[in-house]
Amino acid sequence: MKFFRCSLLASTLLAASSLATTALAAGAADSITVVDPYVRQAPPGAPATGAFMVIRNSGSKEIKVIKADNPASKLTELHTHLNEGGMMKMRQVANIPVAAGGEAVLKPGGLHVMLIDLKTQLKDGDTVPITLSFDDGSSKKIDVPVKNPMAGGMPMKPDMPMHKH
Ligand SMILES: [Cu+2]
Repeated sequence: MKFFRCSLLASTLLAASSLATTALAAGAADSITVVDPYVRQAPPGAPATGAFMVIRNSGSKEIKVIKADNPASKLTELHTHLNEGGMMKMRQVANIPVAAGGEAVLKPGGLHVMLIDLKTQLKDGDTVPITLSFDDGSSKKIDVPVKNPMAGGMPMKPDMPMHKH
């Protein structure tokens, strides 16, 4: 019966250690890193603007962003741009998948978080807290700076013709 007791102990230890692993892995949000996020400053009076960022997944499973929220606009949607017959149009998407060990790039002309019905005018230097929710129920809040696309910080194209008078 000595062997039985040993294996019982071993399986108890195994159960305890897998429990500890589960407790440590609080959710997909732990595998997510958000790089270089910014909200594009909208022109005065514009009702909506976009947030852009790179979302990295260091985990071994695909993670889907299923929702975004922020307090600065009434609605927050996940969007992409599609070329429909030569016209660039925005479409809401159900989720943004981030591959295991990969990244999703949210950039102008592509995927973005859409801030619709802005409650206040967002200006350069403001910060918008955006919460991303993932398909396992976890979420991550990031502080996103507002940037003016016309001001410094956005690289000018080197071949852009200088304005001459
Ligand atoms: Cu949009």
